[in-house]
Amino acid sequence: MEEHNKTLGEFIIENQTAFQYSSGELSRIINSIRLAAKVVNYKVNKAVLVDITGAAGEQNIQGEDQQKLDVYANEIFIQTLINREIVCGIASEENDDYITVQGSDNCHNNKYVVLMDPLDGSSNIDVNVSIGTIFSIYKKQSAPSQPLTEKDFLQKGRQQVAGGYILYGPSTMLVFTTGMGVNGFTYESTLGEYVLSHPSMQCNEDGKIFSINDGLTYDLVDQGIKDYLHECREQRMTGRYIGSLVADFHRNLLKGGVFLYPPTTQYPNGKLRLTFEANALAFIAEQAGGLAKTHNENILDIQPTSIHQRVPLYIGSKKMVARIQEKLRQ
Ligand code: FDP
Repeated sequence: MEEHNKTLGEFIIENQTAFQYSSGELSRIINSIRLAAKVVNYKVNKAVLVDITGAAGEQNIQGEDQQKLDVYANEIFIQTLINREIVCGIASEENDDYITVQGSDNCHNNKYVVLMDPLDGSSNIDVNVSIGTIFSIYKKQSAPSQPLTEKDFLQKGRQQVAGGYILYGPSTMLVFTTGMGVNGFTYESTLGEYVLSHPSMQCNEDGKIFSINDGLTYDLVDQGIKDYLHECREQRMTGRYIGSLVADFHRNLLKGGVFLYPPTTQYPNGKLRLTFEANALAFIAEQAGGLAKTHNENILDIQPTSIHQRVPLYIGSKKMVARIQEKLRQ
């Protein structure tokens, strides 16, 4: 079989020994995410027909309205991981607190924790626009016999053993890294398989696309960001903003560009979450030759202080992110 026709299942088996801390567990977690993503993909595709669009009537911890599909995706990913007894803990952007997963023998012997945003870009669900899932996998820090603590979820992004996303777009893709480059798999619905379509993904060093919510213009708090955006417009760059982080990031990864969510008057620390969103994408960006920064720090070097913490995010082509940093220092 050609490299391009390889399925995700085959890729995982072939690369298992190369995975950091390999014991088969990490492969099984990615396999479970692959399975849950198929189920969520099915529902996303059928959402209007099976009456799963619209608000669920609850708010998450961030005070944002939960959509029915948010709640559904959250349950599917969590249950799939719990049922397989392969992780010791899960934290989701949709839940206030992390979940301790106990095996059938009530122990904590599994090595990994998963942090995820089960359905990112939820304001796009009801209008048939691309949305995504973001996940990060870390090794538990405390000894296997010790109960899980919050510290196990508050690890720097650089400690990730795997990070990835699923993009539910015109086609569905699963893109991930275990620290040895980035590979993208496209869902082939007749086979029911993710097929390697984008091996060894690379982000152009420079690009022409800048992605920001233009409606934030009068709410930006940093002159450096205003100046950078002015420069983008003067240079006749292309403005593209879907409003789903995964989709915006994915386009810029493939074409070269930068995504910005800076501090605003409403969100003084930026809107996006460090542990559920920024870290996984930062890991992928770096592995593909790109960069992810906050105002003065590499995203992957930030020590999280709470699982729902927000950060300013500048991510994508290296030179563009570096230029934003220059403008912020001026
Ligand atoms: P959403 O609120 O629709 O879930 O993660 C939050 C997120 O979407 C990102 O996917 C997206 O990039 C951003 O927020 C959009 O925020 P704005 O509506 O403020 O532009």
